Amino acid sequence: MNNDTDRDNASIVAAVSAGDIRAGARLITRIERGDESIAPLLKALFRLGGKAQIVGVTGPPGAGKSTLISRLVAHWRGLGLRVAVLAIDPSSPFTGGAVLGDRLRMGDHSGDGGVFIRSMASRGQLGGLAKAAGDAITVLDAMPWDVILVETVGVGQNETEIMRHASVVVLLQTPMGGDDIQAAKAGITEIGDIFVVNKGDHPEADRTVRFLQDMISLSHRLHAEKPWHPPVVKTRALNGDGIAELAQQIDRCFAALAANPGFARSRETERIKHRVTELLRHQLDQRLRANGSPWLDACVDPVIARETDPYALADELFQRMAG
Ligand SMILES: Nc1nc2c(ncn2[C@@H]2O[C@H](COP(=O)(O)OP(=O)(O)OP(=O)(O)O)[C@@H](O)[C@H]2O)c(=O)[nH]1
Ligand SMILES: [Mg+2]
Repeated sequence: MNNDTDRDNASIVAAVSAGDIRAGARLITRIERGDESIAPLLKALFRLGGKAQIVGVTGPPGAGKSTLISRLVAHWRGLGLRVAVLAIDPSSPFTGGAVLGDRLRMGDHSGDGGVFIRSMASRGQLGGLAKAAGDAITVLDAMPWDVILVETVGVGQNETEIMRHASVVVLLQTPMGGDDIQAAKAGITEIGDIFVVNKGDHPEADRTVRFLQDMISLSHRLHAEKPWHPPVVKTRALNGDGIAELAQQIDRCFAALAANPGFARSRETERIKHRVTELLRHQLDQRLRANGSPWLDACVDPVIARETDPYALADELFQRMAG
């Protein structure tokens, strides 16, 4: 039985790493379902990865992320690159329509074997979505893609976490009126290596570009040692204006990483530390769910009697799990 599983796993790993799209898609479905039995596969696949350029695209709902990604895919396909897109749907399980809409808008590339487009639903697994996204990226990264694009709505903590799996992050904004600019938070330029003002056909677009440039210059002066100064690109994803420039800036950012091994390494270190922390948190969570109740059942009496307290109990359980 175990040998069979090992053989099956080995053939899945071989298929995925050879670029078998269906095998990759099936694994992502298992990740979505929370199938824990794929852990050995993910371990093997991670070791085969690290070659693709992972680009995160985030921004407010409706900013034009999917439209922009579709344009980038077309641009890179034109250069003969193989591109995968992972659209992480952060919305509640009730809005499957958004996923379908993405499929339709991105549908231009269906039938092209050099492109893989996949939406991943959250299914309400709060907190688990970033981990699931990381697992899916592990699968895609073991396949022979040149670029992996990850789309997520930039609203909550969860989405920011997902962007930590990317090497280069593109943050989309839409043109802002004066009041929006006044209200914009100082942290608006916190995440993002490249800023995009999409819907460049809007009259406020140029003003928004200048505003973002100012915000970046301000925060950049505080971190003058950084080897990368985030540019702001104006695009019009609907008709493709600015896409070539954006693609060029993405290339430049990867080139800056390649030219500064220290910079690239510190980013990679941060990413891996984050990934390990996320997995650790996940394991602890799983373990508490699976084994927590019996332990707790046996432990609550002294707490009820106030002979001990929940803090001491948590410390004790933590020690037991760590040991
Ligand atoms: N005027 C204008 N509309 C645009 C542009 N780019 C995208 N849109 C429109 O904006 C709407 C949202 O585009 P999407 O690409 O779905 O945006 P999104 O950020 O992926 O949306 P969510 O994934 O739902 O957060 C669509 O109706 C697009 O046609 C643009 O450059 N100009
Ligand atoms: Mg979208």
